[in-house]
Amino acid sequence: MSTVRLFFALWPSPPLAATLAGWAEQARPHCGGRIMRTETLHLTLAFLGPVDTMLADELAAATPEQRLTPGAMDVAHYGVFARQRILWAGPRETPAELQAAHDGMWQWLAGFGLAAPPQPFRPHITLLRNIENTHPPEPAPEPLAWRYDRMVLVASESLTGGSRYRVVAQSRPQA
Ligand code: 2AM
Repeated sequence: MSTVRLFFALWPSPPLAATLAGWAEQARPHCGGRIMRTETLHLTLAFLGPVDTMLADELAAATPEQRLTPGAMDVAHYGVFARQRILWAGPRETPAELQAAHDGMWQWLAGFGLAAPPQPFRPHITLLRNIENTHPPEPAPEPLAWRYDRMVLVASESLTGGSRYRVVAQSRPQA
């Protein structure tokens, strides 16, 4: 069976991604680790993992018909996943409308036979991997307001030294 590794994400605009790259640069002297490339910065809404290519095609065809309820969040916080040695940026608390978008997304995905992971949704943008210091730097930079109105379906290919992401579809913004 041939598979493709997929996830749905919010993708920042180039200026927002550039600001987030500044957050990564600011944290790196404190945390060490490997900085993520600016053009790959994103917030995962739903990680699907390896999916059969036929199902991947169905999802790519269905995504443009989907609508994500537009919302906004304040990216105001550095966090750490110590076990994965990741430093991330994200909202301090998960906004209710983003949680609802995540939950609605998994309800829709259930129609494709896909099940949500058991662990709670923790919205984050990975900035550094393989960090040496697992205490996040304080304080975080000025909060960023991120307004979103669509999600993208992304295929991830593993390469030596990282991943290559390919946007295969995006949802229709609200009229
Ligand atoms: P990460 O940045 O915290 O590693 C592509 O790999 C995207 O999917 C990344 O945002 C990654 O999150 C996320 N991802 C990878 N494996 C995952 C998993 N098992 N559960 C949830 N998200 C995952």
